[in-house]
Amino acid sequence: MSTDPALSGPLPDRFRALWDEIAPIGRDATTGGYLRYAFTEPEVALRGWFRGQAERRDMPVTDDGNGNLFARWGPADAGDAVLTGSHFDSVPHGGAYDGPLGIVSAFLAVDELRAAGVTPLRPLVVAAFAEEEGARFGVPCLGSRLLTGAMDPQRAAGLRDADGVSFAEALGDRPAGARPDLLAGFSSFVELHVEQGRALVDRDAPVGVATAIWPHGRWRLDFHGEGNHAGTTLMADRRDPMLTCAFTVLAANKEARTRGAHATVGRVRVTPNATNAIPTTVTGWLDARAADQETLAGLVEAVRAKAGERARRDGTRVTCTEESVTPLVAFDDGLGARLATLLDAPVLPTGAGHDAGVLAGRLPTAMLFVRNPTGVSHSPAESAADDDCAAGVTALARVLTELTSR
Ligand code: HGY
Ligand code: MN
Ligand code: MN
Repeated sequence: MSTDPALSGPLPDRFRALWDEIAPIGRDATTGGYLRYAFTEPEVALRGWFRGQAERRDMPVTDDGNGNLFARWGPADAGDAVLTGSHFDSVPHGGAYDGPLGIVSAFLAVDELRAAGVTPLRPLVVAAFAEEEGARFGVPCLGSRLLTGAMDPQRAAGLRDADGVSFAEALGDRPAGARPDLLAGFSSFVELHVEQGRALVDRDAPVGVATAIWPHGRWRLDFHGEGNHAGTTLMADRRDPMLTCAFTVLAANKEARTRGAHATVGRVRVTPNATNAIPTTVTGWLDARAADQETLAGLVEAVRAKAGERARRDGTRVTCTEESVTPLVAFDDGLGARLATLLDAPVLPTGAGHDAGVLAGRLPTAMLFVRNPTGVSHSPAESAADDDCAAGVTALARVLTELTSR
């Protein structure tokens, strides 16, 4: 028996040993949050860790030309592979578990199958998808959208980060775009993810199965006004885009509450961004989500209208540009129901987007959620207990055994 703690001993200890290998990578010492943007040094280090874990398990790694990595157990020429995995990248100062938990759990699930003497009848592939958060290039699930053809590679290549670096430059090449040849080799996809909410806490369950992902999207609101001196410009003479932006944020909050939907403006860019200058332009990004498409469309239209009304009052101008939208994802209910029965686990929808939401349009897809004690995510406070993470690995191993055994 191996003496390597990462390959022997109780599963929670093996989880912790593997988890501790990546926990320091990209963590900000001040906030404790993670700065793991696609193709930056920490995320590249995690890609190296991925390749090391795959090599340790004799799983050859391929790249699909879009920045997505695939580690394979089983014959290269066999089809109908079962795909699992998630993403490494984070939001700015995000949590440790959102993404990496699905990849670490996938490698540990491979170990569980091998320790149980399981010989899969079809290949098992572990994926690491690129730019799921869209934190660097602005479009979430960029890697999985490229793989499935849901994103034009030309547009993706030209996306630029805050420093003006393009996605193509970061990738080191023009993205390959759609890979139907690869997708044809997969029979299903199961993504394990930390829950971003408290449903499993409220149900006192360590693991759950996803039913759906709310429709959601991102809209860029550009507010144009007249830059001027903060001290000498009379209030009545101002055309202040920050005022219109602030009002729009309040309106978005109110319109969301009245619809039982979610609206967030978490990112604002101000020009010239000086304490003593009335801004020339203010850009705010609206993240809007709702349980159904009609509610979402109504919310966004209401925000757009309120922003326009206020701009007329303020003497400013506003434009609203859709940057990415994801329709309602109803996971393959046959697969989801089968897994919920297999695991005797609760089923729950989510308002969070995932690569599984993109793959679901192309192959039978399911998600497993692992309990998050506070439900907090996209924050350094995100957490999950080792025992619950071990329960997630056990559940994923059972699912992968089931899906590769016929
Ligand atoms: O934004 C989301 O819902 C996901 O975490 N990318
Ligand atoms: Mn996330
Ligand atoms: Mn995620």
